[in-house]
Amino acid sequence: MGITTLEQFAREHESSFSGNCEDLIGLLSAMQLGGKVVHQEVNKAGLMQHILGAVGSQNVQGEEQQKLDVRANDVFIEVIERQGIICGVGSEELDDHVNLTSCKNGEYVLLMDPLDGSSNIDVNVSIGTIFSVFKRKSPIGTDAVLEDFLQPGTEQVLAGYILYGSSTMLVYTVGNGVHGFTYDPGLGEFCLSHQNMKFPANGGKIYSINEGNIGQCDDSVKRFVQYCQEDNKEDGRPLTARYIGSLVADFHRNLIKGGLYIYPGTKKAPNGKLRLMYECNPLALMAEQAGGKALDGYQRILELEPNDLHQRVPFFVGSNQLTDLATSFLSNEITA
Ligand code: AHM
Ligand code: MG
Repeated sequence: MGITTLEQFAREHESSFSGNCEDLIGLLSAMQLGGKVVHQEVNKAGLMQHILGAVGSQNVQGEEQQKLDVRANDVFIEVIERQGIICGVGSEELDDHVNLTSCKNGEYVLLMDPLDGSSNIDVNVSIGTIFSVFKRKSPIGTDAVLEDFLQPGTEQVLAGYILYGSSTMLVYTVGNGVHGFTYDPGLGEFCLSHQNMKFPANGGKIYSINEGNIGQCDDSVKRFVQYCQEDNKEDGRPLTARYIGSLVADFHRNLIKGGLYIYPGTKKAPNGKLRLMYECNPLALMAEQAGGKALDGYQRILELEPNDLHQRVPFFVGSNQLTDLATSFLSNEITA
């Protein structure tokens, strides 16, 4: 099989970009570079005690920051700033957005979770980077403002993730299909391995939820999980439970094998845990581009009007069939 690098592929498909393709291809190059640096550090983390463990500080959401979380945040900001098209960055690791003062002429803003799946960093389990790009609203040549970031997900011009798993992959969409590239450390390149990714036509059989929280969930979610677990030869139940606890890894597996990821609201956290702007929106665009769905239970994630950089939202994402099935329990169309 011939090798096609991410950059070659993007250039061969320039017409699929809805923004300035030179800028966005440049940004993808910067994200690749950041991904390579983080890949290297993640892969030798066990040998480098100074990059494992907690920093001793919390992010704005009161979560303990890991050293690699903070390091990945710095790495991506550095490579993006050098590339010059992003005027401001919002990140899970930053209280407020930051302006890249040397890039005031950049036309875009970037939102990211630099290293998602924090609880898996120290135990050699898959983690990921998630990113989302909008065209700015404020005038070029000025500092980015909050309104540049708080746009509905339908306005994303680029979204993607890097999965640091058994291999490292970069998967992206510019709103014209979802394409995956596997990192070849020998070549130092992300090479096309998964073109035009789609959820399997039958929707799949996997459900992914932290069942430890089930007692905290609404009865409708409990009923859905019970339904998944019941025996029924006709429709192939029980389904299979798989939950890594790293959103990118759970999403990626479900995209390839067919499945549904749920992080619902709970009694303690009515809006769930996941953040709209840099976790749910980018994955929602990818899910829809891959023929799937992403809802907050009722509404399309991509149409939600954001009001905060770090706003949380219940998240149901996966194949059409399983997303519809789960959310039909919420609206009580099925009673198990
Ligand atoms: P993080 O951004 O602090 O890593 O939190 C997000 C992660 C997701 O990757 C994962 O799906 C979820 O939190 C797991 O949460 P829980 O441990 O509550 O199941
Ligand atoms: Mg996260």
